[in-house]
Amino acid sequence: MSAQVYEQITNLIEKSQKILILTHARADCDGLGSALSAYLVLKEMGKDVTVSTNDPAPENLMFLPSINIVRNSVSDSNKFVISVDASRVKLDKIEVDEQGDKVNIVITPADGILTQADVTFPTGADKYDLIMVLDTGNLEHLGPLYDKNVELFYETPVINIDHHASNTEFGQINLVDVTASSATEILFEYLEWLENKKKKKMITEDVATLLLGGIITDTGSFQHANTSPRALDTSAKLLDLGARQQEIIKHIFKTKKLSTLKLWGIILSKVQVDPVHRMVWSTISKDDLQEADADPSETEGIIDDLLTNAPGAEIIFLIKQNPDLVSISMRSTNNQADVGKFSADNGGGGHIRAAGFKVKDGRGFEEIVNEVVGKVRQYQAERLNIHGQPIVEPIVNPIENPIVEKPQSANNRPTIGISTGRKGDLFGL
Ligand SMILES: [Mn+2]
Repeated sequence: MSAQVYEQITNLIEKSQKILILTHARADCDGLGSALSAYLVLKEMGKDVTVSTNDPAPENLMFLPSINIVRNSVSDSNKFVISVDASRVKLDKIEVDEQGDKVNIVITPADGILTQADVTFPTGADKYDLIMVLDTGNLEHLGPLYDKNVELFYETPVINIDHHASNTEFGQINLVDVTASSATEILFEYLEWLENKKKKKMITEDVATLLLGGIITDTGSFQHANTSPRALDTSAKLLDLGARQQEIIKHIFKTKKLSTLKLWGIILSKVQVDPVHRMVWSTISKDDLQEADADPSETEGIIDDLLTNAPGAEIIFLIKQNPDLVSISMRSTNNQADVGKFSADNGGGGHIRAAGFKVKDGRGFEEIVNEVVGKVRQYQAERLNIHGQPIVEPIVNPIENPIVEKPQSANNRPTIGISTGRKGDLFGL
């Protein structure tokens, strides 16, 4: 089946000259890695390629090859265009008349008179022959970049390459594989096929580095459940092709800003555990961000650290206050606790074990936190068939008051135990 889709993608690329590559807002290493590797390959094929994503890349991804070509709008140039309709009045000459700080563009018609109605200032999107959207479950996830250019998506064929379970198949061609660890894993398999078909090397060391970056980050360094034999096999092939794994690890996992460490400290000090409902969560408010002098993107990664260090918990989530909304990132440790479905039911989406959703922040953060925690607890109560009052055990300061491993409960259900012997050991911080 894939080969047929591969053929369709290849045909469409070959027919197109001007190609726009997009990935989701607040792009991560898989989004940018897949977009930039596609960029490098298409450019090598002689295409005119623009890569755009709504937000500037986070600092720790500035090492990615070709990151500097990424734009934050769908325009492919910084030119300002003044357009004159010459269908009615023939033009004779166009002059530029500089007067101090002012520049007049003087257009003289051959006959007749030009009016304001003949002049327009076309802005926004350029014409593209093809749009490729990578690592993006639906077009809304492109953020304001999509809202501002909706018509572009009606006029232009879209190829959708993604691995999110919630993908809405919005493309004319959809290469969606929810069993893939990352978008770059899917793209690698296509590029491998393409190399074979064209009898031409396309996966250079830079392309391999970008592709491996997506797999490493989306699997949490091969720690998440999506670390399949296929993801490992693909990674081995990419290393063989010259992917610079140490460079990825160094920039993404071993370099943390002081503000990030401060922020993590704040989040960890607010971790709460409900052992009965097997859930662990923490919150991060605007004030916390300010206190740590941190950017909201700096919370990325902490949910995965919570996950790997909260044995017994089934659902781990982080509630984060952003400028206008509250975002909830969720992780699950088994396929029965389906945070993908839970998030979808709350207007978000994702995978069974990694998902998220957003809530409008009009009511005050505390209230939203209580509501979200209540919903997760209810979901778990129904799943686990728990009746009666929840037992909540807030950890005021986990470093000073470590939770000690608890004995098994009466009905032999394992309870959560986060044990930490030494100060600062919790969650591997
Ligand atoms: Mn991804």
